Amino acid sequence: MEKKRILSGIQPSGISTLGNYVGALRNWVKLQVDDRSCFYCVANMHAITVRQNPDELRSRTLDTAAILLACGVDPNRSALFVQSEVHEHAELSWVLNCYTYLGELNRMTQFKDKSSKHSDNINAGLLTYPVLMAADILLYRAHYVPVGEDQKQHLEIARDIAERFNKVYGDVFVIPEPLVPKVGGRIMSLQDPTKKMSKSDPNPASYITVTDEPSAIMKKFKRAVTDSEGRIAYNENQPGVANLLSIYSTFTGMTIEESLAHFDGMGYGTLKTAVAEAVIDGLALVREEFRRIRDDKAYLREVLSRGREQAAEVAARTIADVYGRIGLGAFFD
Ligand code: AQP
Repeated sequence: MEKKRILSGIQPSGISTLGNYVGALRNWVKLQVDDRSCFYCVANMHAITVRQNPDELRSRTLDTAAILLACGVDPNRSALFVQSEVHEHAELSWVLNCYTYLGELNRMTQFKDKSSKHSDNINAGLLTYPVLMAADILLYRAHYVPVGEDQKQHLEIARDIAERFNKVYGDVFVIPEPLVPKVGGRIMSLQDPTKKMSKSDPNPASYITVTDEPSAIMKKFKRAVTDSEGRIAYNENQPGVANLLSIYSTFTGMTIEESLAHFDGMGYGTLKTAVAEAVIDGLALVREEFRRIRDDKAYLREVLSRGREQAAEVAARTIADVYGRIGLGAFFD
């Protein structure tokens, strides 16, 4: 039987957050089972849609690869690679640009968000980001894409592009499906719980990184914005408390209902401390492993080079097929 393929990526636009971990990375790890073939990339080409310092970007790329390994991505089961090292991503992205409509791209929430945050640099890459993401996915003919809720819209456009292309040229691409966790698909900022937690947020108090020290984690949770209701409940009028409960549930394995019962009659201070403790515990190994792996350059180099080879082999086949179908290749066949 054909193995189901999984593809996902993460930008090295900062150190990965609790949001990235719960929404995506934990699932990347769980999906590494025998009947699946996983491709995971550090999406550094996506990161340059926002200005990056070159040395910092290089270093963050290795940080992110080390974080993925520390979280449990296993290079013997998955191809772990850096996006810019497989040139077919850029090539397929250009092709797919020609099968994507401006109207579709203009509707993307992330484009609107990022344009307002970076009003001095609304570049074309910010607009065509979903096309590069479609290329990332379609290049590996991925069946499933484990992502957080914020990326669902981009997955939909990837499916639309693939269907449009297939309609003209035959069954070239697999139509991918998103895998979004039921709880924790959208972890919110600790300082503004109406906004999602983001690693590039200018306020570090708004996010927990997976490598934060226990004291920093405790401090940030204690300062987390809640409300004046004073009642632990899970509803949209109390987004800060609901966010803390979601985090608690994902780290303890309890359902939201069980967590609510657990905190019945208690105050926000108790909830914050308990969430912080659960997160400190849950991330302890990641933090330790990260330091060890990040310091082992030879190992990182070997893993990423092996991953690049595995990814490039598949990517080369797809791009040859695509070029052949649309008349950009196969001239003498
Ligand atoms: N707050 C979140 N809750 C749940 N999942 C999240 N993801 C991101 N934020 C949350 C998921 O993490 C994966 C990797 O994301 P990304 O780095 O490719 O881009 P992003 O979605 O733009 O994440 P950030 O942290 O907000 O990055 P910046 O600040 O650079 O824009 C994705 O699967 C994403 O859904």
